[in-house]
Amino acid sequence: MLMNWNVCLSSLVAISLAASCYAKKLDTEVSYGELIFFDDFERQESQEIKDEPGNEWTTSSDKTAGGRKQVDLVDGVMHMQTLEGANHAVSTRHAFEFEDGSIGMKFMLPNDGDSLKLNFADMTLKSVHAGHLFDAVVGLDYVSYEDKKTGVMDLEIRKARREKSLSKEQSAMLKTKKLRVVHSIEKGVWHELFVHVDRDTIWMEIDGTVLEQFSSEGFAHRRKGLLRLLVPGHAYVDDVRIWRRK
Ligand SMILES: [Ca+2]
Ligand SMILES: [Ca+2]
Repeated sequence: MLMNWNVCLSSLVAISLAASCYAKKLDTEVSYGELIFFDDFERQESQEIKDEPGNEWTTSSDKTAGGRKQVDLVDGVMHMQTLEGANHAVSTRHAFEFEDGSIGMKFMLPNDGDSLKLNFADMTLKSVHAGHLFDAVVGLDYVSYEDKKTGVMDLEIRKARREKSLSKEQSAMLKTKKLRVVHSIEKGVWHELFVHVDRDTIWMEIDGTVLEQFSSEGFAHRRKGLLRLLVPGHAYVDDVRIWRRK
């Protein structure tokens, strides 16, 4: 259930001091439940050689880019980019926990072909590869959703795909696990994104436009425990917020 923003700031224990400045902006917005995480990235690294996003974010750069800096705090904004030669899109992660909830952020895609993937994971779930539950992706001319828990990251399905032994039924089933929606946004400008998950349904809102929703059983997984932001090109984010409804 979506509620109006009426939470007293003093009750929001997990929020940084900067939240008091931010509350003014939030007055005009709706709330999507209990605000359990907030980051405005108004801080600086102690150095500019390696990733140091702070506030308990971690990154994949040590493993995927030889420790080179791919995540940079610049003027109160988190810049993410995958460097030439990296073996995987840079992953910037933060723990949280909800069953139903919303994730909001401001984002900018500076170049043609850029995209930002919100990967929801549960690292305690052993039936899937690397905790993968599902993805919500925003590009410059589309958004997409994919249930990976009961799709490509299910260990049996993943094995069959790697061995090219998927049955016709499995291939047909996998096609039902994802949806791509045409939606264009301007590159190089800030946009407001919300990803909402309630029971087995996910949907996005971009700049106030509510986009087509998608339902699949994997979205209903009870413990969403880790957010991974995956950026194959470049993406900037600010004001990341996470609300829990259940
Ligand atoms: Ca910096
Ligand atoms: Ca900021």
